[in-house]
Amino acid sequence: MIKRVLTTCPYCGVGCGFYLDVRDGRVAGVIPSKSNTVSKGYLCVKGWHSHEIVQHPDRLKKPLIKNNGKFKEASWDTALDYVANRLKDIKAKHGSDSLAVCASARCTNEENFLMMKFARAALGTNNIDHCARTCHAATVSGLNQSFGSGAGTNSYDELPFMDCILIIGSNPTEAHPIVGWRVRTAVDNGAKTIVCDPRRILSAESADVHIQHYPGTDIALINAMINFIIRENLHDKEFIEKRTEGFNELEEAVKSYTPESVKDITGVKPELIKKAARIYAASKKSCIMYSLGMTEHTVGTDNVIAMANLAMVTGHVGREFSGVYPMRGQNNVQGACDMGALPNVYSGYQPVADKNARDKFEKAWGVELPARPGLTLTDMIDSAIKGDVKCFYIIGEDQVRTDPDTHMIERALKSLEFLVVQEIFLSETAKMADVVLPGASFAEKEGTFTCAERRIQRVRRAILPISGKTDGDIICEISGRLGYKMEFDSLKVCDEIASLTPLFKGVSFERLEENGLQWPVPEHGHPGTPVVHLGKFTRGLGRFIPLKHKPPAEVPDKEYPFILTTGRMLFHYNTGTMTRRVSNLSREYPHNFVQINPKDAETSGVKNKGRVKVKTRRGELTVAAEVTDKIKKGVLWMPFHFTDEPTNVLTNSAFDPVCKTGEYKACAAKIEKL
Ligand SMILES: Nc1nc2c(c(=O)[nH]1)N[C@H]1C(S)=C(S)[C@@H](COP(=O)(O)OP(=O)(O)OC[C@H]3O[C@@H](n4cnc5c(=O)[nH]c(N)nc54)[C@H](O)[C@@H]3O)O[C@H]1N2
Ligand SMILES: Nc1nc2c(c(=O)[nH]1)N[C@H]1C(S)=C(S)[C@@H](COP(=O)(O)OP(=O)(O)OC[C@H]3O[C@@H](n4cnc5c(=O)[nH]c(N)nc54)[C@H](O)[C@@H]3O)O[C@H]1N2
Ligand code: SF4
Ligand SMILES: [Mo]
Repeated sequence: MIKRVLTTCPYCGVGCGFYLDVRDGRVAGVIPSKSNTVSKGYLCVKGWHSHEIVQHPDRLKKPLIKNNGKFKEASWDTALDYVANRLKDIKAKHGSDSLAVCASARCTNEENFLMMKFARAALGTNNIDHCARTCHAATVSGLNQSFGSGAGTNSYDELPFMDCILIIGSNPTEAHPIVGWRVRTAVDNGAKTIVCDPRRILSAESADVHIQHYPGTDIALINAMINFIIRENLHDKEFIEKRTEGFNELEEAVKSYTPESVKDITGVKPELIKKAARIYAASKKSCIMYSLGMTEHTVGTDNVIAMANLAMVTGHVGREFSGVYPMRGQNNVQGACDMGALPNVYSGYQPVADKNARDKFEKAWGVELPARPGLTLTDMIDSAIKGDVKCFYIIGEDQVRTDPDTHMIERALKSLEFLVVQEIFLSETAKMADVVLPGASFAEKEGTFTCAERRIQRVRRAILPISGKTDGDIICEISGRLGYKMEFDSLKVCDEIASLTPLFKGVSFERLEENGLQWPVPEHGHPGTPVVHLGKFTRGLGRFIPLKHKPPAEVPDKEYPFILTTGRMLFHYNTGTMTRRVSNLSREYPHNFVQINPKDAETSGVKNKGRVKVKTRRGELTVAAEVTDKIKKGVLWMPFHFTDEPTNVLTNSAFDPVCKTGEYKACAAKIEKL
């Protein structure tokens, strides 16, 4: 029996569509969907191979319970009873807030909605968060302050028709390839591109300007661009007058940031900054595309606000063919945020502290709900070490490999009384658990994912869950054992979300069939919203917020003379739990490495492909060197996809005070030839 099941890619936030080719109950291949509006018949190498992890022999099939340090397989009933009893005990002994849930940006919207309902209604705590904390939390906190809504403003389909795309701290050809392809189409159509990145990434090769600044100097850079734009009278006075507030304060604040004066901070020639500013401001259809090079900093929120300032000064937002594109990372990280898998909001960003919102959810769910916002992931780690949080329930996230400063994370997880991990593979985090519950992959579920352009798309079941249960089933069964009944029927959950969330009021599975819908969908029959802030910002007037350059928490010194920054490559995905199990991906890049500039290599005596030790104040790691002029002198770059050579033993857990995202993109390091 052969069938084809139309679904959405389980990797990145682009949200490509394809068919899973199912033969005799096995997922045998992937066929791109030509009619999918996001991917239009194209896929990147990860999407093409995404079926290979589904029936991989390493998939977890049975629950595991640890006894004397060893895992033993258990029946579902035994494992679920055990987990529920432990949760009940800890709650009775230490209170609801001694429990914390980590939801999953890899799971569906419906599952994330149930996870936040489980935390709040069944466990009685707002301690719920997910990997957006390590990623684009600064986007939510930054854009919210400037525009009143923390999501991307425009749509992918506008990109090929832009006159100018400013790409800053984003590597679209590797991290969001099908959007990278749209950018390339824009270049072919004559668009000018500006790339601001310490590395000469592929997009920089065809750019009109490549600004190769030091990591962590983006505010100085953007302030200087704004300074020059105002000086050259290239700002949009009418837009500023009608649609914004606080311009005078901004103008005052950028006065001291001339392109000349930031040369020492950024390491960039003033002429390049001027050229970039002129192109971005003077082009009619200009947009900004950004990602983690901006957000993963102790000044992540301010970085995002700086970009919003730049967009508003030039009037390049709030209309078609303009805007800011935060390239959200995981397949459903936009959705996990939208569903309220966050400590301070319910679905649709309705604050838990707002009595009206709380009343509405209490009435619908029939329980009293906690009013005080819960802990962020960053604070959960700290509270675990202090002994305040006693139990983590982690779903589809591998903190041991992906949170900054691995040694500290291990310390936190070891301090817990009870750790449950719900996974599809035995990740490093799962290895530390007391109980491992086997979840289901994307190919085994019905539901929806929401991509970086706010488009909610269907995920469809190709085969039955290999472990017998989906992530949603497991949550509901534990909830029931705790005395709070929930049912996992994704269609009904979708309706519940719509009934409780104004942003999604008009969303139903039926309406998503064709090509999904871009939220807000405030009414039944509403066509969705490709461009937000049209005519008026969500908060009314767009708000200019003046900013000062602040250096990263750790800067180079005599002992640690390099700035280490980290990130991604095309063939691997985050921890590599999935891509490193796909032979066609793994064989291209089987090992970790560090990029170093030829001049630095020479002074350090490092040879291309030679073994080196990279050291920071937190740890050390031996890898191969890649000597390349693609990276700026004084900067080192490493990917973090290799479980057995884990980059995050090196990174700094210093975090942004507003959004609590760690500084993965800049810390002080040294390198030793071996
Ligand atoms: N192939 C692949 N695709 C992925 C992922 C993956 O692991 N593999 N992960 C997904 C996820 S979760 C996410 S969040 C996205 C992330 O997508 P991106 O943010 O695009 O990816 P990164 O490589 O982390 O960082 C982007 C760029 O920031 C630059 N950079 C570093 N420091 C700075 C700085 O201080 N300022 C500036 N301006 N630039 C800097 C880096 O050189 C890098 O080229 O990708 C998603 N897509
Ligand atoms: N050095 C450095 N570290 C970083 C970053 C960086 O730029 N540099 N970026 C950070 C960012 S942006 C992010 S988003 C994080 C990502 O961090 P993680 O979310 O920890 O990374 P993933 O590899 O996506 O891990 C998700 C886990 O979910 C499992 N999984 C996949 N699908 C499902 C499912 O349907 N159900 C269940 N139960 N499990 C599933 C996978 O097996 C995998 O182990 O990493 C962060 N870490
Ligand atoms: S670009 Fe992203 S969503 Fe599209 S196929 Fe590649 S990994 Fe999947
Ligand atoms: Mo991410």
